[in-house]
Amino acid sequence: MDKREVEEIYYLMSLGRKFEYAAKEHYMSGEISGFLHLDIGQEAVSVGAMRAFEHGDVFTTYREHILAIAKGIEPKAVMAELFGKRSGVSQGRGGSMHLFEPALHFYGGDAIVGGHLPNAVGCAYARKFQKAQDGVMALFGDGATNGGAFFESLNIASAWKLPLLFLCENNRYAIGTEITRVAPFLEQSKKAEPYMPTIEVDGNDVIAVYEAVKEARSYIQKGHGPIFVEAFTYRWEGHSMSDAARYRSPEEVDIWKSKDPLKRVRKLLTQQYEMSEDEVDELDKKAQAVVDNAVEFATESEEPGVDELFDNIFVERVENVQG
Ligand SMILES: Cc1ncc(C[n+]2csc(CCOP(=O)(O)OP(=O)(O)O)c2C)c(N)n1
Ligand SMILES: [Mg+2]
Repeated sequence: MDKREVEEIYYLMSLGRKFEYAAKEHYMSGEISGFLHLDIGQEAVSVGAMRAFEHGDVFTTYREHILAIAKGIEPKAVMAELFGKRSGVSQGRGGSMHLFEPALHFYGGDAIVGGHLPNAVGCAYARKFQKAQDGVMALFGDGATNGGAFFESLNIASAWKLPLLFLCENNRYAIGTEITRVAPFLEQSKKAEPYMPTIEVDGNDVIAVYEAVKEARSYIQKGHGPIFVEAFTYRWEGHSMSDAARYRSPEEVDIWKSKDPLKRVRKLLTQQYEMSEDEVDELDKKAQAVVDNAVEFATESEEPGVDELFDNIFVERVENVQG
């Protein structure tokens, strides 16, 4: 991979982490309300996947701020959405769990675990008929693989050879439930094996994620049908801001913090690409300035008016559709 691409990847991961810490701070001060699920520790999956899948359609869960930014949505439009402001990417109506930008083929953000998987299947079905080039990606957690919608989606995507990349972000927990308490194995790709090829990857190694997704993307683009990638990672924070994460030990969290995905790319840049520590620090500063600007923009933006409360909720009734 060329140096500029690795630099860009580091920058996006740094931006994502700083964005999440800023969101946490402004949630605690009451400026952001509702739910907030942070992606700290999992940046390599979000950034690696989006860089390798720039043009395709993306369906994801509620833990999606960094994905949205890496897909090209302006950080200030994401932050304003968290603040519930009209200038947010979903006009302040969706909040943290419902970032949506059709122009960039980014379809959220879904609060129902696994609920977006059939939507991704539907999109892949449409794309197959349109003979579109890029394919569709569905991202979901380890917990989502225990639900019926997951198995139904695997089944039909495989039977109809749809161009769908299933990307399981295995962070070992579904809220407070460790995956091996509710599934017979840690590797959820085993559930997909009867249906499609699977790839397992170290989700804290952004280059490995990038390469795995590129390979999987090329597989679906060739019309072979769906493929399953599983990235093993860990979330540093609680499930959401209301979770103190007492179900796991500080030692366990520390082990994963020592595998910090961001530090790994920094090391790569300084050791293999001959950047100095100062040059990498500059990327961090650039990222911090973008986050600060996003917070300022979100703070200063207007809230939607009460008179707009029912806008975009009901479609106009069409009479006599049948003629
Ligand atoms: C259908 C459904 N069941 C339960 C919930 C409650 N819930 C919200 S998040 C979550 C855990 C999901 O874990 P995982 O899929 O591993 O994703 P992660 O949060 O780890 O990214 C659960 C059970 C829900 N939102 N939707
Ligand atoms: Mg999980």
